Amino acid sequence: MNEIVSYAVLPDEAGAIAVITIDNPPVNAAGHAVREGLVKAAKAFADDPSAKVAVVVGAGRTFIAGADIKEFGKPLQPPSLPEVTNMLEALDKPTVCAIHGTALGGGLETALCCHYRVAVKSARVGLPEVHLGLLPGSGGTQRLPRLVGIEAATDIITSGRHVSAPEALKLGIVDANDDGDDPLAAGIAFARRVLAENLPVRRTSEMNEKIEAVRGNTKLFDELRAAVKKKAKGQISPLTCLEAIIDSTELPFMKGMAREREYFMELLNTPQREAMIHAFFADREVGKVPELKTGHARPLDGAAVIGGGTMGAGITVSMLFAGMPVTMVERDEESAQRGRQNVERILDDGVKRGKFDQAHRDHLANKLYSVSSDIASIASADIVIEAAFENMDIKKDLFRQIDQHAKAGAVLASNTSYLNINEIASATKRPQDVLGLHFFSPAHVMRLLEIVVADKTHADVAATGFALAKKLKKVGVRAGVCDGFIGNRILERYLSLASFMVEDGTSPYDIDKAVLNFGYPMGPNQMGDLAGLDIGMANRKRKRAEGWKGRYASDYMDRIGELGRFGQKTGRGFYIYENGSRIGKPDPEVLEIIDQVRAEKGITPKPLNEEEIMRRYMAAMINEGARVVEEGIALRPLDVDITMLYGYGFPRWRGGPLKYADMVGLDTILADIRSFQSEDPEFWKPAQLLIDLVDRGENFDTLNKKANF
Ligand code: 3H9
Repeated sequence: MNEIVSYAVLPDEAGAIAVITIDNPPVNAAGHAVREGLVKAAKAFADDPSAKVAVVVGAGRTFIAGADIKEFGKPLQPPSLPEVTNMLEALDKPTVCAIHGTALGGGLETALCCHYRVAVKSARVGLPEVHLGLLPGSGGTQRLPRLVGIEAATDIITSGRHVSAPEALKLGIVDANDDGDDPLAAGIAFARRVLAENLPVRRTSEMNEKIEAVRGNTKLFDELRAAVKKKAKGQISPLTCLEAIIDSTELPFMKGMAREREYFMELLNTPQREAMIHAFFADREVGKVPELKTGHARPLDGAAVIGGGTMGAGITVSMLFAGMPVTMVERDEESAQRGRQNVERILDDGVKRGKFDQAHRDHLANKLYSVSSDIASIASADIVIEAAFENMDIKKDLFRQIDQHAKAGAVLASNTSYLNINEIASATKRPQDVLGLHFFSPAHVMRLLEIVVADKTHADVAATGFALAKKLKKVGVRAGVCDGFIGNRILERYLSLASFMVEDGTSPYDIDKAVLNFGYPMGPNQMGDLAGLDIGMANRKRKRAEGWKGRYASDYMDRIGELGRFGQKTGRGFYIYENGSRIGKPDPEVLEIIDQVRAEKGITPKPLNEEEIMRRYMAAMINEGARVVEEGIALRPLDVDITMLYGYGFPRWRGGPLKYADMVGLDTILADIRSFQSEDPEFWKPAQLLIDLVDRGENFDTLNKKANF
């Protein structure tokens, strides 16, 4: 053994029960030392004549949470996990795996190699490798189908979802649930049963009944292939996982294992794997910010939300879901009741979709939530979130009032999506308590929360923003003050670019198609139709009134909007939505309007092909992302990536725009930007950071690694 995996024998039952404990904090990842330790412990058990059954258990908060992800991409130090787990399964004395916390990936694969499994009720199991661009590479694709059948295995493996202990019991992944919270006690109790009932060694790899039942069922395989392909949206690994699962029905076990290994090594070498593992670690790094080193989060026991429109209602519901009491304040009784209706509509929808029951809905709506038309009702709130109309004067006026009524030490937040938080804070006598909390619509669904730290925001207040994100199960990203913060600022750039491309000759439908094929859930014009074209129109009007310089290529959009075509909500925008359908059909009249504008401006259309569209689209996003980092608006490149992944539909399997840039090569991106300069020198001015990184032979990841917060 080693310090990380220990072997011991219980004094009771004349040493018949052995315990193998994995102790590799924080999550018992099956790195090299764990693998080596497991081999030694298994040998010790095999050689111990008194030990009749072994319990395999994790120390600390969890069973094994998977292979050590940090080892991927580095040379393998033997023994490999498949070798270790096969060896465990081959033991000729029974083993019992006791699961608590999470048994994920290689963790569940280890459990599947034990002959029996017991899970405490709060435990979860799963094979989430697909989220890392991989497949379960230690027998998961061969053993799980043998236990639960190929349909359930396909669901679990290609979704990567966590399966609760009760569901795992129902599916047959575990043999028992234990009501307690001590996995060792649960494992020992099961081991005693093994002794008492003389339960035999039982190897998952030898259970062939379920896979034999579907052998050669090509109809079923093709149906599964079609369903997985539809959900994968350009990601390779779910499809590879499925092929490995199908192979389990065709190949003898060890041949299936060899095939799984080949698939695993293939996926390990894909850019998608690199991108998704970047996203995994970025998810964890993004919460590390300077303010958390010195700041202490303030209490978050009760909240007030100012404004009951779409955003106010969504924010309210997300806090109700987290069990926070919320008082919603509107300017008069009628608006307050409208706000209540907006909240209740979301809650009713939750009941309809089966997310929670009527009693829970009533508890949230009547016990935790109240409305008021008197701003003095914010007096007891720990945090006040203003979600009123996007107008500086209105917001400043509101913050003056909030300042008068909020209790000392309350955190005062604005949900503005682009306005200057310093200016908003200046309307109060306590700018140190003010920050931006930019939620994304629908706020009870979208996971991104931009936490905008203004010049005078106190570290405790920023820390409270991050604590709120955690409480609401959102991903908090620290942003500095600028027009649009991280996300909307970058969005504005590539939406402008999309409008230039249209004006210069490319069809908006071709742009949407290219963006969709890249892996986005929808293209920019489809997104405009969903959000409402009137919003963009109002924004452009504001910017022009503020003296916006630079190219204006949105006349065709203004004309579409002026016809009252605001998108999905009016049944027509860029697309036609017939009979309330959410899938639009291209509209020939839109193309006519665009042609007309081009003709008026004397533009000879030069349509771009898909590759040319995407090179520009990505270059615009990356260039602005680089500026956002250069100016310190985003702490690190990975903060940009996380923002675009969680708030703007950037495909996770591409890692985020700046990871994508690293993988394409910053010199290539910079060369692209320079080559586009002849089209619009101002728009395509390369970010200085990009130039510097290329000069230094560095990339965005160099900056991520250097950052130490
Ligand atoms: C696999 O198993 C492949 C096999 O099929 C085949 C092999 C041949 N490795 O998330 P947290 C770190 S692929 C290394 O904040 P939580 C994490 O970075 C793997 N490190 O805690 C963080 O570090 P830091 C399949 C890992 O309580 C710290 O642990 N398994 C790993 O919110 C705490 O993590 C997965 O994909 C790892 N496997 O959530 C599961 N896991 O403190 C991945 C975590 O320095 N893990 N770390 O920032 C998870 O989903 C969550 O971590 C878990 C705990 C749910 C377990």
